[in-house]
Amino acid sequence: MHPMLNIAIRAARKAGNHIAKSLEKADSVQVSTKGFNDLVTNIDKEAEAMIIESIKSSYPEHCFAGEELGVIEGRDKECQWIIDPLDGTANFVRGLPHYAVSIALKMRGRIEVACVYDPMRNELFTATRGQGAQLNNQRIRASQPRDLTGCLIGTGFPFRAKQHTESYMNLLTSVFTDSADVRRSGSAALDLCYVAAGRLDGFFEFGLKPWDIAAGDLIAREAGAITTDFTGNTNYLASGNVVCGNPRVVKPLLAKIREHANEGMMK
Ligand code: 2AM
Ligand code: CA
Repeated sequence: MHPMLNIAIRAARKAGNHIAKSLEKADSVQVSTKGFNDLVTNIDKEAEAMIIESIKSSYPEHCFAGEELGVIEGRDKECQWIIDPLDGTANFVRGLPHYAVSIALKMRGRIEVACVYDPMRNELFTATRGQGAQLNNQRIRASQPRDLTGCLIGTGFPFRAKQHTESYMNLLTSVFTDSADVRRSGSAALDLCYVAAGRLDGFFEFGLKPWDIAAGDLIAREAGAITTDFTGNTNYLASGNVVCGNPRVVKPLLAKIREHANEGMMK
């Protein structure tokens, strides 16, 4: 196993255990609002600090970009860890047990290793570039449907940009009509891993952040899926607009996005 993946897994498990432990004492979780419809808890921040401390003990010169603590520059500019300590915070604060720790390492502009850990189910999704993807050490592969018919598609609503609700709902209507059904889980990192494991056939969402996507994207691609932005290109980490799945699923999803998404959603 890639030594850096080992380091990522150790950090993700520590953070996941901290998150799981917090459930035993309800008053150990303090919720605050950091933006419109955007929650954070002390557990998010503590978990991120634990991840950074854990990785730094092996790689003190690396850089970090995390959801809660921002960018931490290190001397080694070629290595940056992209961290979401708790993807699915809105689920977590309600006791809805669907969230995960997401850690990816970007080296010279490319994601090299990734892990997403679901502490509620003890599911660890991992990938190293060029070496496939695993769930709890077992190789996983994305589904290979012929077209959208019969597909289960994951998505996320534009909770932060409700001005796009109408366009988004038109897109959703079209996807729902031509697929088997749609899921909205509240954790983009897990949605991408579920595409990797064949639990979902495809996924699309717009307005995501790099830390929601970075790890799950590598895991999905190493499982044989493709990821694009809304224009069919690969600028999704920057734009936050993601379509993922088998090319035979991504293609019709992109056609629907072209038809229904407004300009604001494409940016
Ligand atoms: P987060 O928990 O790390 O913020 C899915 O829509 C993505 O949006 C999730 O990965 C989640 O990441 C983020 N998100 C933020 N606020 C949300 C909300 N109110 N409802 C659903 N998802 C939210
Ligand atoms: Ca988060």
